[in-house]
Amino acid sequence: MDGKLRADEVAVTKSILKSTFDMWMDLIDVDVVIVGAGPSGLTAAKYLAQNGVKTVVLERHLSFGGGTWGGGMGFPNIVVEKPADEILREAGIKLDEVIGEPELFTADSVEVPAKLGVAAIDAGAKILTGIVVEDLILKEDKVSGVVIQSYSIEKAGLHVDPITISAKYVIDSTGHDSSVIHTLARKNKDLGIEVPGEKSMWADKGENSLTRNTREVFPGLYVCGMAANAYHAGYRMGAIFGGMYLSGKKCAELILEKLENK
Ligand code: 48H
Repeated sequence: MDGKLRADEVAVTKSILKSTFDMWMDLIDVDVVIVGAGPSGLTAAKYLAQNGVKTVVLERHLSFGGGTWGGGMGFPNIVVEKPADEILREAGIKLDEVIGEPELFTADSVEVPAKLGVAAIDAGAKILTGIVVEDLILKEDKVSGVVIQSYSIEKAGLHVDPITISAKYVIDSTGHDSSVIHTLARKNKDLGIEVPGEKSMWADKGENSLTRNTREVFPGLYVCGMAANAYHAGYRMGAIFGGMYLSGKKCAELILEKLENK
């Protein structure tokens, strides 16, 4: 070491291409694909990966965290209720008690997605950003993976064919859009799937229906987070997030159970 920084263009480009190629070769066939890196998807990823499940999270935007960063209407705090606070504590996230509300905590809306994303990555999940899931692999009436496209290609409206990732299970954690289950319904009318969409706000009902609505909705396809309420016509809840974390954790537990019984 002579203290000189080494920056050769050929070496930089080769390094990026080689490591990306190796990464993709490893990711084309996984146990679980999670679509959407919001609070529910990241939580599912953490619990699946820490149990040894090969998990990849695909996120359309360049950052993970979904709808958490902006808190409530841009005020940078979210509310979390018991017992979901435990999930955030495990990820090292600081919580503040709410005076007069023993069941509620506030948390920093930037710290939460940052640390939850790190927890998922540290557990072994791979998060890929800038990738949009535009369709599913549907074989013998089972979802067997996802069809993916670069978000920039999609945004530019270019006619470029996609590639695929095969998976034993796919999770739709795409939030309000519930875009995966919507695509399945739209492209395969013979399946008779209807997605009613979420209802207006009733925080208590919306939060309490989330874990109940988290389930396998079609062979190989699970819904969690806001997508689970959209699929079951559940209420929205505003900037309270406990249900999202519990839904992600439950989704991971359901898939772990399935994988164990295989
Ligand atoms: C790749 C995609 C695709 C696609 C979408 O919206 P999210 O934060 O989702 P949840 O369900 O984990 O959390 C919901 C919460 O953030 C929220 O909105 C609440 C509590 N609202 C209450 C209320 O009353 O409004 O994250 C979903 C992620 C986003 O990052 C999208 O970019 C991503 O999924 N996404 N990624 N391929 N086809 N569709």
